Amino acid sequence: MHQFTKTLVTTALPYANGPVHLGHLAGVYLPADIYVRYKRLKGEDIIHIGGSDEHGVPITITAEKEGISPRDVVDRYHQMNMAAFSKCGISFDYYGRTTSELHHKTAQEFFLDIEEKGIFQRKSEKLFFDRKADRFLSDRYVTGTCPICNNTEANGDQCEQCGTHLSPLELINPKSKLSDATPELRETMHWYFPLGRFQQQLENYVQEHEEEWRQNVVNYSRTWLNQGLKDRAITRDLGWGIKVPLESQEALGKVLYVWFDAVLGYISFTREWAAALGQSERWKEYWQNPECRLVQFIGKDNVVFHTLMLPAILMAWNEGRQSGCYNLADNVPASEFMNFEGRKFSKSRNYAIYLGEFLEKFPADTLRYSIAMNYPENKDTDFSWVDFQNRTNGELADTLGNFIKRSVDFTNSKFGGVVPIDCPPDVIKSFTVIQTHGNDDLIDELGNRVDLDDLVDEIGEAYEHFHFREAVSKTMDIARKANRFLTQNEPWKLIKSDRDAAAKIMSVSLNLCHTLALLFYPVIPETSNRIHAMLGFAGTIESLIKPGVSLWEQAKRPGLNMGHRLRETSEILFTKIEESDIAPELAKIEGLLADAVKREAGVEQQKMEFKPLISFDDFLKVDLRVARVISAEKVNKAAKLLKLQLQVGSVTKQVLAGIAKHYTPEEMVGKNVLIVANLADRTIRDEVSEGMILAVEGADGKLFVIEPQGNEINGRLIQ
Ligand code: B3M
Ligand code: ZN
Repeated sequence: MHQFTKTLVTTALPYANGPVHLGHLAGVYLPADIYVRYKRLKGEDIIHIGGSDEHGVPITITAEKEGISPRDVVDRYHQMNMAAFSKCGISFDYYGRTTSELHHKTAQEFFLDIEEKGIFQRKSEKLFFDRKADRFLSDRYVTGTCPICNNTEANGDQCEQCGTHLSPLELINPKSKLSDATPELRETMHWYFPLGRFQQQLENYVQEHEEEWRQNVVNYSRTWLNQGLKDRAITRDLGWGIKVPLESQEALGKVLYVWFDAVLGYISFTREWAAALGQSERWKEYWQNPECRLVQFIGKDNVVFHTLMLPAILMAWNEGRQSGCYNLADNVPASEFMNFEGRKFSKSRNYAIYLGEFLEKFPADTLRYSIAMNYPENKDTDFSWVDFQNRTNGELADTLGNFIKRSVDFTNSKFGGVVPIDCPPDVIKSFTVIQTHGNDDLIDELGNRVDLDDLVDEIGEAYEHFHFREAVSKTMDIARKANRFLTQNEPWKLIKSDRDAAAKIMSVSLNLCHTLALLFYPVIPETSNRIHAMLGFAGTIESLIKPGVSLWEQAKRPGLNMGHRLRETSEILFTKIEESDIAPELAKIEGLLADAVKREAGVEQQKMEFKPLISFDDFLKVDLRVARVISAEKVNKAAKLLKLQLQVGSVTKQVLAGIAKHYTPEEMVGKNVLIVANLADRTIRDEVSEGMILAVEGADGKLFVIEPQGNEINGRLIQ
């Protein structure tokens, strides 16, 4: 494997058109921060670069919705998100914005380089143009009637009602969202990036990393590769974005496509970082140095932009160059999604917990811990308030917090606040439960032997491979073992009969406190610093970080020797979360969920009116049975009816059902249905109907036949 001496970590640039929510934090920013802090603790050279994505249609749409300028939108959300990240302890080395001058320059440089090499293609197409607004309309700016379901408010890219993907040209009665005008078709020319030209190189690139990359990353990339890479338009007719840097008439009013510009933001921001340090060339050590490893944290929806699009742009730049070539990502740890109380986070639907909002109520470290324990590494996970409460109370407060506080308090009250005795390294290495009081052999092999060195190495390995949940839960395991060590050794009893033995227990415990402060630092840095201070160390853990010095290794050999003085006061590290703290949050979710359900159904809640009551005995007269549809056909001149032949045990029944608008005959054959088997015969359109099949009505009038899952036997079900 390649030996790297430096690491550049980048995190996806969130659109500055709304606040970041916990889903973003869980998938991208927290894992990246944990990784970076872990590496810093090891004394490695690593920087974390991120920032706001401030161009593109998502921004202009928000601006129009809120009646403000795109500039106002990005200014507001850039500040808001940067503040939320900072409050959450996401320790960016630089957080840039794609509206910066240097970024515009960088993106234009790339465009020109590739243009001059003759790699881009130009293609003309017909696009809707709004004469009133004097603008070309991208897909999302056109609305009209859906050709499939007649929804009059379909969007140019998709009909939300029936889900069909559309192009604006397919809409009936297209209208511009900008002015309500009927747009006209006009010819426009765009620059295309020929991804296909890099097909072979990209295939090799993905193959080289196949072993190391996550399965989802390889799969998404391969799916695209296997379909054959197509040309992609990298310019747009839009008033907001980075201008195409050419003087020609055809470049007028055109900007770079947001994805072409955004992925280059990582480079611009590293340049800005270096410039801010007053070492304007230093960014090259991270981008143009084969000894630097590039790790890009993203969510699964952004995979191909990072494994195919950005690499292809960089390949185009690197082509024909001897020096000044860019590194491609060495790894792209893309996360799955973290859901919220069983549903997808949705910015557009406001179904989310926003990071800034959350941190007004609860401390960052409790959130960081809970989310790390739910990191969506290879499957979607779920954030729930109850899980958050349980982890905070049971794991952070009762296990970690309790252990630290008891160790410090007992030493303060019984040993004058100083470490009473030296703790030999091999004792702390294998701290173990002493089950016999008075036994002063601390490495006695009674109970579970714990090899701290192995555990620390395992946790480190897990971080190296982006297994965040594993790493953090193994760290909590050490806290659990330490807590048990203290509880079972009962120094508060032991001290009465054997002060030396109690002193040893405390020395091990206090050193374990130091170990835990270091090991927990990547996940809950603020807490680690508080533990560090309680243990009587001056300065923060950050202040001890030095290139080439591994504080991580030091966790195996913590440094509290005899006579080391603790701080006089202890503190409670975590406040427990009461039912009353989360009750309003749970109530809020119920409201959000109810709204979401209504919105999905497209209807407002109505006043419910039921038919008159029937008695229980009346109900029992109804004989409900399972039947299997053995054949189905349309009925002449009755557009709503299907004629079904049903098998109910040994009996065959013919039933006419008014479901022809909702099911085709083919769809019905083979289904199990629920029927009223003792309904009196009726004759409809000269056909006899010997029962009724049960269906429920959808909110929009669609019928759903009730389909018992399993096999029909004698009119009953077996599964
Ligand atoms: N802003 C999409 C997103 O926020 C996009 C990511 C850019 S990464 C260069 O999901
Ligand atoms: Zn539709």
